[in-house]
Amino acid sequence: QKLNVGVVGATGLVGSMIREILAERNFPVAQLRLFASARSAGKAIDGVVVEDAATADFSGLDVVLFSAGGSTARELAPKAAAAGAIVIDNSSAFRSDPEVPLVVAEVNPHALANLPKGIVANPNCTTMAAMPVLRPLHDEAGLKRLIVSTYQAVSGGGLEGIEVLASQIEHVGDRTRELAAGDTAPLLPEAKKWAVPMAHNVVPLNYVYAEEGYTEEEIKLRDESRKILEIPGLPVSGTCVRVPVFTGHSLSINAEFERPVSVERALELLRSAPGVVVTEVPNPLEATGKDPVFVGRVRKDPGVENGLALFLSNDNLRKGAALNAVQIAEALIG
Ligand code: A2P
Ligand code: 11C
Repeated sequence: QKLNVGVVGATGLVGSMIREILAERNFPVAQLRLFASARSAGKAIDGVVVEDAATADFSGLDVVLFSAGGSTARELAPKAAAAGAIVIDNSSAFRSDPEVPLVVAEVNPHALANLPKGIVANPNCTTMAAMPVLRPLHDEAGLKRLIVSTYQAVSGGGLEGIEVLASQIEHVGDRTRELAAGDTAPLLPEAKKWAVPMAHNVVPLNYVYAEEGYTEEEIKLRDESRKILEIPGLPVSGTCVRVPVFTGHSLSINAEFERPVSVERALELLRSAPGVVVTEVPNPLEATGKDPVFVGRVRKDPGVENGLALFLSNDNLRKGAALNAVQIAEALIG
């Protein structure tokens, strides 16, 4: 059976990727409707005229994929659901709502059985990357604590993130060698979007503080991991860092378990985990444009009784956002 599908935020980075992935996976689309802000209304994308989401009538749509930020979702997702569509929202607006399942397709699809609000939340790209790897390890050994440091790409910050990094790199141009010593300030443009320049730098402040010195991104990582893995109160300490990479989020994870799990057993579990590829040197460049989470550097963490350390990279726009949203839609139609 074919479905009427809507994409809200269709002009954005993730929205465009959703359109691409729907086509790539031959999602059974009867009619595709595209929505964005009033700024884009009337523009045509691949022959489809973009509608103003704020004034649109969502009736007749079976599934609406939202990727237009939290405030748009809070305002319009309930409207689309009331019009009869199932909403899959990529923002953080509904992720902590107990009546909204937070789903990673390979990890907790059972949560889709109950949709009291007609809304499903898609996790943050950072959390998403870790889940297919942690699920089988948790099932085997019982996850007790997580320490995570991230190396996040600028495309997590949308088209603007890409533009900021690209223009800053271009500004430095062929004077990169001069950055190796001395005062670097005159070589770089003024900081934009992030507190300090993004090009040739590392930014350990992913936008804004939330609780006890942790940023919003770090708190999302904690809360979303607890909900998806169904481990209430799981201690998670994250340090979310933006690096001058265009696409592909990477995570360094130290995981402590209740029971022993050897490196060999962990690798065996990861080799058969859906959506996971074991590789020697996971890296964001190779992960870009691909679906799986690439994991490697699996080793014992000698600092705790039952611990593993590992590194992973994943395309934050595909599995981290658009792909998982489409996979949720596929799971819903069975
Ligand atoms: P628009 O292009 O009309 O601004 P990105 O994160 O890549 O920048 O994309 C954000 C997406 O969310 C864009 O498609 C953008 O549309 C859309 N968007 C932003 N604000 C609104 C809004 N108030 N209503 C509907 N769509 C919005
Ligand atoms: C980033 N993870 O890399 C963010 C983007 O809660 O969906 C996605 C924010 C979210 O900036």
